[in-house]
Amino acid sequence: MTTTITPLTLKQIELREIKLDLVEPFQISSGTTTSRRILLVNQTFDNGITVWSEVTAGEMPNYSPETIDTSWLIITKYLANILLNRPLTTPQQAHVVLNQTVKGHKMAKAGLEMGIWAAFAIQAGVSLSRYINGTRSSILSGVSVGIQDSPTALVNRVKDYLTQGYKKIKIKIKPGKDIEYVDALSRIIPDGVQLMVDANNAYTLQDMDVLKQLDTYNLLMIEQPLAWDDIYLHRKLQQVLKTPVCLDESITSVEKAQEMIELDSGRIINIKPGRVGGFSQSIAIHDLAQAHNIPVWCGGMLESGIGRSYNVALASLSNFSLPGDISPSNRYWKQDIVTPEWTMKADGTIEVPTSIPGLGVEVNEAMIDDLTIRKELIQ
Ligand code: OSB
Ligand code: MG
Repeated sequence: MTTTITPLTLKQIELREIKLDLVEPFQISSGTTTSRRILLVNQTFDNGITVWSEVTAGEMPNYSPETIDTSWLIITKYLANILLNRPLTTPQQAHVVLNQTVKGHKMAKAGLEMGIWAAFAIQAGVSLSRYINGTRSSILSGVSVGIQDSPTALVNRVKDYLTQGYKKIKIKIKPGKDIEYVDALSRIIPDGVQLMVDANNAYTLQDMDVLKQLDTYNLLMIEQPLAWDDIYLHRKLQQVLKTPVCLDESITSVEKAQEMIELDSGRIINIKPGRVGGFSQSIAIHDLAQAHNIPVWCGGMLESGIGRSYNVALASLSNFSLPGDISPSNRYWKQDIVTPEWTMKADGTIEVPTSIPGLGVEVNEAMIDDLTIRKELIQ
């Protein structure tokens, strides 16, 4: 059987910077976010398809070297010219051409590449989840809780999340705000809910005493305890811990995932499509991990409802077997920029839209217009 492939040609890219306030501040070991500057992308193709997507870089380079300002520059100055007016027969091709001449800047690349995946899904008349062969009709939701002022404040915050139905609680930790917090929480976490920590590289091997203490709490995993670009030292840690180490920041490509797996530097991978350059690499990492019995889950970057729709579709792949940092809209925003907003059921799951072609939510363009503080059209 032969299938006809209709190429898609990108004709226009519009960038938007919007400002959206979080419902509560979010503190990680390297900084606090209270309001987000979000970079949105609107791409128009030759056959009239338009899609929204999101660059997941933050305002500050405290998670990765990229920021929304570096992304804006790289897209307008380099990436747009590579993609505009070039017929693409597969979305993977976008990944290939973007990498031929530009190194790094994966979040900027992903912002364009993921929109191209959605455009191909729309052209095929299927949801993004179906287009990438997602098998889950709903995904398990988790919540990532920022560093709080005291263990008591954390316990109170988490009690509220538990009543909402979250099945995974992840807390941010840093030296001095770790053992006491985990200890207090471990006493109130009910059966059926998993607890994990994320250090965002706040520790070194000198902190082995604390890391070994954390190892006694039966945590689901310890995420990125050591340096943000390290794989080698994480191996030394994983060899002495029974708790699985999960890598986030360090996994920037399928090759890095292979390095982690072969060195046994970690036993779980957090896949964030922005961090790895988009869906092509996310799917490749998912498949590689699956072949090695390494579970993966989908991380988050405090995305708007637009970025969230890509995370939901990605997390519908079969090896996303652990709850993601994919929380409903109301965990982040008073009002999200998509309709319907992302909601979580009482059992802690989010439904994967499968019947509408593309993202499965409508983008509230009037609201985006109101929130826009900068825009640029490239064609
Ligand atoms: O390390 O997973 C992280 C947010 C910003 C930067 C880094 C991280 C996070 C989160 C948020 O944990 C997860 C979410 O989007 O809910
Ligand atoms: Mg993380």
